Amino acid sequence: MSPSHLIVGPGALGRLLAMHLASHHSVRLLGRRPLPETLTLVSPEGERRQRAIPSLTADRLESWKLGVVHFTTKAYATRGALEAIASRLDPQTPLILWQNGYGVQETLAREWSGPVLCASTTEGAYVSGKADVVHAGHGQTVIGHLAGKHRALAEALAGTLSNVDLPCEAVNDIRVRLWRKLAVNAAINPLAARFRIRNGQLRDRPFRPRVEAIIAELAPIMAAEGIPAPAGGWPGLIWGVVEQTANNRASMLQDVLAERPTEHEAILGPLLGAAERHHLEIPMLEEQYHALAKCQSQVQ
Ligand code: KPL
Repeated sequence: MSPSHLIVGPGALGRLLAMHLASHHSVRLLGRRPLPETLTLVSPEGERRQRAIPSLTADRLESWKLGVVHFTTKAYATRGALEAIASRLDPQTPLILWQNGYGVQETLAREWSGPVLCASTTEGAYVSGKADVVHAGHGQTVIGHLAGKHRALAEALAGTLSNVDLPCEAVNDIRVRLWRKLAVNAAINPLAARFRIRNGQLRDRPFRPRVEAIIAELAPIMAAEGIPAPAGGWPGLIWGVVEQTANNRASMLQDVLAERPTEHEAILGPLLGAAERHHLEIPMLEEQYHALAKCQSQVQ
């Protein structure tokens, strides 16, 4: 019997997963508020597909066995979301963490009794209206355990996702993948959010030298943390993503515009921590962190 999927966090990624998985599997979406009964997915090719996806709130969840739980919540909300439902989950339930940044993955891997896998994706999606999700661009997903364990589970889940048109590969180096994504997010998101610009504007003055300064700070942190540079080097990776996502509003900018908390702690926090451990000077990254923390305290 194929496992059921509980998806906690009905934002863009949660809805995208739900709409795809529901074509072959039993899926439920859990959020703070129930969603409309029928969701609509707009594909990158412009095709509209509707599907009824049962949604529920944490207080309505009965005991959950024989299934996996995906957390597509924001990094800062994930631990609380697990705490709200943990007593109803079989302690061996596999958890799949889809968060940006790095931190909650290690914490929950330590605290949860069952297998904890991490996923990192380049699928592009955004929420449009109460019941719609727009799949803006196809991407690739990788999934794995931080210590390279539970390979069979990672492969089974990668197969499940690939079968529902979300290409996914099981990897043994998910920590490296998460830190590389962290580097990309740290170079793009804070500047885009602070200056309210689309990603592509980072290529122009006055932002370009700031991105370059951030990349120069990131490279030694990554080396000190044992994260190998990608094939084209850090500038190649980061400018490549800026190019591919030139027209995007970075997720942190979307959070600022919607007056939601940003993920600056999850994205910049681990870099500041690593720089301190390895005695590295990182004035540009510190500036981003403090500017975002300040703007956060004004929102609250
Ligand atoms: O992942 C992203 C985000 O917005 O969080 C990037 C790669 C920066 C694309 O916008």
